[in-house]
Amino acid sequence: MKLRAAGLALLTLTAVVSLAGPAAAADDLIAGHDWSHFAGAKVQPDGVRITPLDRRIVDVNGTGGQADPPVNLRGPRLKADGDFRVTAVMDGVGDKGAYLQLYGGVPIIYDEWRQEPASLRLGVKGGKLTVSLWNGGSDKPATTKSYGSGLSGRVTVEVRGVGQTFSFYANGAKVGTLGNPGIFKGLIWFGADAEVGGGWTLVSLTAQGEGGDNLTVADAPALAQPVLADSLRRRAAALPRPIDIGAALASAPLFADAGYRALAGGQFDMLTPENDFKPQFVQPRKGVFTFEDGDALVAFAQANGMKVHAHTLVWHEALPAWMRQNATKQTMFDHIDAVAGHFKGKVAEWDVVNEPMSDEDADYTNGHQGLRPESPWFKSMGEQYIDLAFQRAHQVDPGAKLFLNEYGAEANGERWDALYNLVKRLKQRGVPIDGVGFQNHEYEAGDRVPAETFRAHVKKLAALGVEVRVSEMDVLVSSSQRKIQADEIAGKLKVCREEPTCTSFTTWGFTDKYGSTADVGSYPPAPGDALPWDSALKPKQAYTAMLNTLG
Ligand code: 9MR
Repeated sequence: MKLRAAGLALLTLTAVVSLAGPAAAADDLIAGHDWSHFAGAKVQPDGVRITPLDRRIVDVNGTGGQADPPVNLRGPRLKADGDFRVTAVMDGVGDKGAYLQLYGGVPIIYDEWRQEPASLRLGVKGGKLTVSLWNGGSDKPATTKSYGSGLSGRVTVEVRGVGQTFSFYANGAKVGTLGNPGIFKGLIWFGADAEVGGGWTLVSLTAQGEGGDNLTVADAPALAQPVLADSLRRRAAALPRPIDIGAALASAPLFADAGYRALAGGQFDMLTPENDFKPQFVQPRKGVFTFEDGDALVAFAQANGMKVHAHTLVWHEALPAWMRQNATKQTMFDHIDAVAGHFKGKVAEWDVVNEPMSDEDADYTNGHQGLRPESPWFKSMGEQYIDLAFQRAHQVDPGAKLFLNEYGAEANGERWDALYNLVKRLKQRGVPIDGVGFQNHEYEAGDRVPAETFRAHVKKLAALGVEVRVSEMDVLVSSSQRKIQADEIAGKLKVCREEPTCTSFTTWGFTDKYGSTADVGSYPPAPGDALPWDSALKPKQAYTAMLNTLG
């Protein structure tokens, strides 16, 4: 008690001091703040070691890739109402870039694309301080300028934001200025990165208000959310045969958007990591694992009594370039061992193999048995990759339910037939597959499948001893078709509620604000109309229809 009282007194004192004007003590952004959940960082006695990740979001075809440097989502953030300065001591910098980034928001990942918020990146490389400014209107920096010379070893870098100008200092000397188009309007988040071959240590990071302006440092919000009195999860739990109600969630909005967080924890009892468990996020370089953002989702699930449906171990997409080029059995085993091993005991289920079926008619008659020939895993191992992946995942985490997840298999036709036959072969070979996920994406009218057709597929798989789940449902419509959207979603939910082998119903996201059907042709993206909550986090007819379907 005494200690707590003393701590409070100290806090009050700090608050008074920082209101006192230019002489205010700088706030330490490292001591007492969380840097231990920051991807690529290691907290050491001499500071925070930043290691190279080269994390990228690859294009669907596996080429290219937008840089995806980490943001310390669970760490300190700054509320600077006016003028401020941020000072960093960066040690061990040299010819390889060392980057500290101040973000005016968190990056949101849309399909194969990261929406870059406004930010300021301070980089030391080759003796110079290089500053890049993103203005929130493009994924490329609006300005990049280099200043100074001879900067290496231990370098003190400082930015002062005063009025409409950013001034930059290196080792105490002013080296240049840039216009500030007002990029920091709310919180400032911190990120850091290192160029491959390098690595550096953030020895200190401090902030203070300038010219009497106030500044506050905050930490990540509490993860536990109140379960809402009436909610999808409450109704689903009260069913005679309870099912799990889930949504795909992303770590960035979870930490940055209180409304998103409240609905995520209040409405759902299951989550699927939308992207944070995929290979390009968790193993960006061979043998380099970044589980931090995925761990944040697990922590959120634990704080809110939610199950994690993990997604995904073996897929032909979202592969870092090195993995695509080395898609051997050993690479697959190493990945499964490390990733399923890391999350063992923390996740209820895994999508072990994602989307193995081909999009080409020819592959249903040419001997491929409908399997996707361009999958690097299929190329290297043939159909056997599926058996091996399930067997390995089962060895690593025998307690997890193992799923194969596929789209476009709700309708009758060659795709469904081939999927069914594949599952039958797997069962005959004794492969430990527990279930099939039917994604149920409906991007256009032609994707709408009668609920009864889907039900027949559920029953056929049940006869093989295989469970099912609705794994990624969204229904893209125009705003005048929200009734159709509601009926489609409720129709599938009803089948899931009624069929004893359907264990969970998950939508791919829950709000259009961060939905994967956004039109990314513009910046910022134009939200699609596909999920039960709109882009202002207001529930739509689809939400009410889901509630009613759950009784
Ligand atoms: O919604 C996801 C999007 O942000 C990613 O860029 C994309 C590639 O990794 O994957 C999207 O999610 C897909 C899921 O992983 C598998 N089924 C289709 C989903 C929607 O495209």
